[in-house]
Amino acid sequence: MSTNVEQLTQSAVAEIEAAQTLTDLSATETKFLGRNKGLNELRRLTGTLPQEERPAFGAKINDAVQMLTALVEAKKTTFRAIELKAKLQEEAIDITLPGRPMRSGKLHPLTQTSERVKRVLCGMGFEFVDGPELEDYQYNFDTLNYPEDHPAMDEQSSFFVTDTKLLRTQTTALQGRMMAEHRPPFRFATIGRCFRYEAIDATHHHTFHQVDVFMVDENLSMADLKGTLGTFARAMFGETTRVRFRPDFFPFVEPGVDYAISTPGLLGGRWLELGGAGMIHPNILRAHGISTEKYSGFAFGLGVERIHMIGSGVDDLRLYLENDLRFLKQF
Ligand code: FA5
Repeated sequence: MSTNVEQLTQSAVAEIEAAQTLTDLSATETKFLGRNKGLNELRRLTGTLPQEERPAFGAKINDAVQMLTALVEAKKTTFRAIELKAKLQEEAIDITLPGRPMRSGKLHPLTQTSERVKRVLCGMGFEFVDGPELEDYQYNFDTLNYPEDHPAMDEQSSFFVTDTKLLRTQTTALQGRMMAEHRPPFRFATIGRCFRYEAIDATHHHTFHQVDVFMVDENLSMADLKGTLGTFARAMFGETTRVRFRPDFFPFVEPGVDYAISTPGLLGGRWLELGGAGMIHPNILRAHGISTEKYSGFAFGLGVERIHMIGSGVDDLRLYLENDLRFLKQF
């Protein structure tokens, strides 16, 4: 019987040593040390031995079990260490690899320009108000002193949505809305999308952006308009910027002008047209119950794309609507 214990123990030691994996080892452990298996199976034979041999036999089995258990545990620890090392190697992070660049979004160039325009005009005391893009015919044309069927409306061919609603062709439409609600003195400005039904080319789109600025107070004259425009233009395009007025017609101003800027740093000091301006037509003030004896007003408007194009050298405004990242990334 004793010999059996020794043989079994020897085979167990050999198998434990031969085990290559944790799975092998567990199988060996079950085979020799499991309940009712291997040494424990032998232990059940204790009862068949003569009384005096039983304690020695029991002790021998206990010693063998203890020794084998220790052996298995030691080997398990080794396997676990190897496994952990392999896992760590597999999951290792190569800190010498260059990092992936973080891509951060940016404001669209027209949004950047609009923000600048707002900062400058707010600094000059103008309050920014948003008007609706889907505008009443009345505010887009009638209130702005367009006589019925006047050809000036043809210059701003419109997208009509109903008989009385259209996509605004000019941000000037805000004037009527403000004059209906406010008494002078006031200064307002607005910036936003406009729409015209026209042939698209490098300087015209069906969708573009305008800024409109207007002020009504006592004793305002063309000198105030030119001074205000000059201050605005110098803040936008540089200290050396000069403003030129030339007579032009818009139904909502009298006199009306188109204005251009020139500064040595921009396109060799050429005159660059920016937009329209003038003294608010007395008809408009009167229609809103504002005394033309006491008050006068000026207004000017310009294209946001135009401002950005002048400053950046972009020569085709269609690019602003295409959202091609190769273009947008440059600003
Ligand atoms: C007007 O729209 C007037 N409301 C401006 C004004 C305001 C005059 C206040 C007097 C007093 P005009 O149609 O010229 O004017 O347009 C003004 C600017 O908007 C143009 O100089 C141009 O920069 C821009 N613009 C007009 N149409 C387009 C278009 N189709 N695509 C891109 N920009 C345009």
